[in-house]
Amino acid sequence: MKLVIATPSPFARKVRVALREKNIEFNEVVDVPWNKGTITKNFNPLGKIPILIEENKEPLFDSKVIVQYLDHINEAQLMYPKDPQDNISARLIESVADGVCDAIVLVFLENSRNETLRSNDWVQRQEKKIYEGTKYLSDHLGNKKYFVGGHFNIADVCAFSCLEYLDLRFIKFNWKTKYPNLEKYWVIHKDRPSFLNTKPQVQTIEPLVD
Ligand SMILES: N[C@@H](CCC(=O)N[C@@H](CS)C(=O)NCC(=O)O)C(=O)O
Repeated sequence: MKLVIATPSPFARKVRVALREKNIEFNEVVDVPWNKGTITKNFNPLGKIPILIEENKEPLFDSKVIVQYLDHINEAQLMYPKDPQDNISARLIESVADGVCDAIVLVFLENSRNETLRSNDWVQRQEKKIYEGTKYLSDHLGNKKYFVGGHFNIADVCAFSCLEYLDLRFIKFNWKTKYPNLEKYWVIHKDRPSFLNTKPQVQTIEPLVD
């Protein structure tokens, strides 16, 4: 099994963490989906990582689809809780954390454009999603150790990945000071091996042409 990833990507990280938690053997193939030489377009019409490739099987893309598939083939350390209420609650946290990451990507890309082409309104619109989404995560965590159901699951994978992605790409937002409960949560989980071994790393992205 191969997983095509980009090293900063919080979406790829969800799958990288799930594979490690489930002790599934796999190889990581590092790509830069924004660059001309990317291989993603050969497997995903949307040109996005992560992509899971298995011999004689259709490539799978989108982190949600891949992690659900991993739960099907290996029930160890289920990522999506079986309990219906917990399942929905975990998916809501996933949607918000992923949405914050989407907005961080859009702000990062907009700020990479030629200064004369940037839209402040667009950046502000995305930043609002980042701030409101992080508040939602803080409100829904409260003083708990895990987001949903009293155990580690996809909600923690996404929320934790989102927080460290903020540190990588949106450093002006000091979420640790604004939300002490999120900082406490981060301290509790930061040394979990699946997180430690997947810390986001920057990649060199070719300049956008317009
Ligand atoms: N909803 C997708 C989002 C994946 C995504 O946005 N990946 C980014 C990297 S962080 C990407 O490959 N972008 C390349 C592009 O949009 O051209 C998922 O959860 O897998």
